[in-house]
Amino acid sequence: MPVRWDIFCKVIDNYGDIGVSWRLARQLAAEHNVDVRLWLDDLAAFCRICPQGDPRLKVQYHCGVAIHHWTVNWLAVDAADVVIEAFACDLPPNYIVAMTESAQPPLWLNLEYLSAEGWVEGCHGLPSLQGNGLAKYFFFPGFSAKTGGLLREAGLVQRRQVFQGSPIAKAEFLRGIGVEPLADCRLISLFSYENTRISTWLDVLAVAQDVSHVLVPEGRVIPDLANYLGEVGLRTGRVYRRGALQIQVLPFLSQDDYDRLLWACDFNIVRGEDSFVRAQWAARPFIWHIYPQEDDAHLPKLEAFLQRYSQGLAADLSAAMTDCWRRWNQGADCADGWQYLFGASLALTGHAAVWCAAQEAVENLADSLVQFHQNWL
Ligand code: TRH
Repeated sequence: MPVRWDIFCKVIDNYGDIGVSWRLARQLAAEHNVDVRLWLDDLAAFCRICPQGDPRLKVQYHCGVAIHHWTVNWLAVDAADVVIEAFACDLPPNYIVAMTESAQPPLWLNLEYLSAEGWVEGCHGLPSLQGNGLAKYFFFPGFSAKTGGLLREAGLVQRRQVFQGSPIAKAEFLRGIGVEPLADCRLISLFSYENTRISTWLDVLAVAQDVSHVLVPEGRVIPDLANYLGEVGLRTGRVYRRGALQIQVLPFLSQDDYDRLLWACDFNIVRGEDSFVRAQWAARPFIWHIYPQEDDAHLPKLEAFLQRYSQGLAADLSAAMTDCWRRWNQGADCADGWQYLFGASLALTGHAAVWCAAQEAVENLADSLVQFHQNWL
């Protein structure tokens, strides 16, 4: 009988929790011959990243995963063999009782947020004994073999390489999402949080020699763009022009199409957790707008990643890139350094490919979880 996995996910805000949980569930079902139930409290968010979804259904099946609506009125179900609590989302109390009553109590894992900080390696895989006698293990994604690694489906990097090697595939994909870029323009995807100083960056693009076409899936940064353009709102699909700058809002894409967008662009601005990881698999230069936390708790995480990511870059390029990332994240004037970064785009792209290859050598998160379960048995 296939091993049964339950993944529980509460949507706090945005799409990162659901994005990671859905991606993990799909990969487990597709590559590990296991039964996966994904318990979600917010089906509307799910349907945005998986347009085939139906927000009205209690249970639905996509990509080999059973998606259950996790409502406050919890109906008793048997516990699975492996239980993942995504991002400390607190399991339904009755489900925890079912876990303790199982003939063979399940492996209970708390899947943590991604961080490049060094302490993660020391905490990855540690158990915490619960009052009911069960152990809950902390499972940390990360950037080294001492962590659980990153989510990466089988063949992802190869598919990306084929796509990037095919101008036809790229043009067809872009046409399919309503984008007709000018020849030789710089394509930039923009998926960030609010940034009231984004105008300083847009000004740089507007007066640059090369045309930049900025592609913006619907999201939180749009009011700042509308403000810059002097518009009340921005119409999806329409191209807004300011000098050498073109801004185009795209409909929110499926997760797989969003990957292709990242692959198709010369530069990506990403945020949170999942798009941040996908930008790394895209092997293109990027800026990470980290999820802002109270008391600037996110800034050490940004620095920890920058420290890892900038290794191997020439000192001046590393300094320029670091400065741009910090400015973007601190809501500072973003004008400085961009001409330099764009001028160094070949070196940055090469670096992104080297980083991607190094991460590819680390076991991916889904495989690590399966391995952890096998070792635990
Ligand atoms: O949406 P986010 O800001 O999510 C955040 C972070 O995960 C953060 O760590 C967490 O604490 C907070 O939520 C609650 O950014 P993220 O992580 O990149 O998730 C976005 C998801 O949406 C990702 O799976 C990619 C997907 N996506 C699409 O499917 N289509 C799109 O068009 C776009 C832009 C994104």
